Amino acid sequence: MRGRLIVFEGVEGCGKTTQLEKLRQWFVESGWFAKLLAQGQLQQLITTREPGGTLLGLAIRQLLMGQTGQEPIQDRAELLLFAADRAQHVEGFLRPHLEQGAMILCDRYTDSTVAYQGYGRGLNLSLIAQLNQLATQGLESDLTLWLDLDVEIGLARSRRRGTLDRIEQSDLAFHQRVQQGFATLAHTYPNRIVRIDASAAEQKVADQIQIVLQQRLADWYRV
Ligand code: Z5A
Repeated sequence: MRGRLIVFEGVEGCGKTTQLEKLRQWFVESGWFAKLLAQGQLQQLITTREPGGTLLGLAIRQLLMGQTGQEPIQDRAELLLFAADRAQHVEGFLRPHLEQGAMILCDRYTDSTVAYQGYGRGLNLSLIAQLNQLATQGLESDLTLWLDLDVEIGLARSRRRGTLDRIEQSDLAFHQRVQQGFATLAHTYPNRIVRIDASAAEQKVADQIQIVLQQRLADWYRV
């Protein structure tokens, strides 16, 4: 038996964390989880994130999100830190849980590296593809929900919530390139990546996601 990996992606403040939790609740409250559990099709429902889904990943996350004083983190060092976080997460957490039949909801994965380090920082896209392959050993998401939101609206939401972290403080042009990266990825992988209009109210966004999930669950489990 193999579980399923569902990933949430998008620019800052697009609502990934909010929607991931809403989907987890819906999956339980709608009865889907109990049904698939009873049929032996799923064993567990778990949530995680990148960076920071493991103990090593949490230490890497602190390095990546914080300020390093007078010494800025260089772009290639940043890329390698995200790759190290992912390698640890895939081998030590995602793959073992998937093999045991877990449904995993994950906040960010490989597309973030393409969008942020590739489109945002301008690092070589084929090098990033190789690093993603090295870190994941070919483990792709079963479904990626791209929460599409205007960059300025997302940054305003993040600002309202509190101070911006190191990457959030990058200039607007950087965030717009990241957004372009997500749009290009969604266009390139239309089956794996589903666009969700994240500009609507929270419950309306959740409704769109639930419709997509109902369809995918029916396809995956033939129920
Ligand atoms: N990064 C990278 O560069 N390369 C990589 O490979 C990976 C990551 C994996 C950390 O990610 C950083 O790492 C991130 C990308 C980079 N860059 N930055 N900065 P993160 O996911 O931990 O952090 P984030 O992207 O900044 O996420 P976030 O700020 O936590 O935002 P979010 O999860 O998308 O949104 P939220 O927390 O659910 O909502 C934000 C606020 O908006 C909050 O106050 C909500 O109540 C509000 N909200 C949510 N939905 C709505 C709606 N529909 N309407 C109005 N307000 C809403």
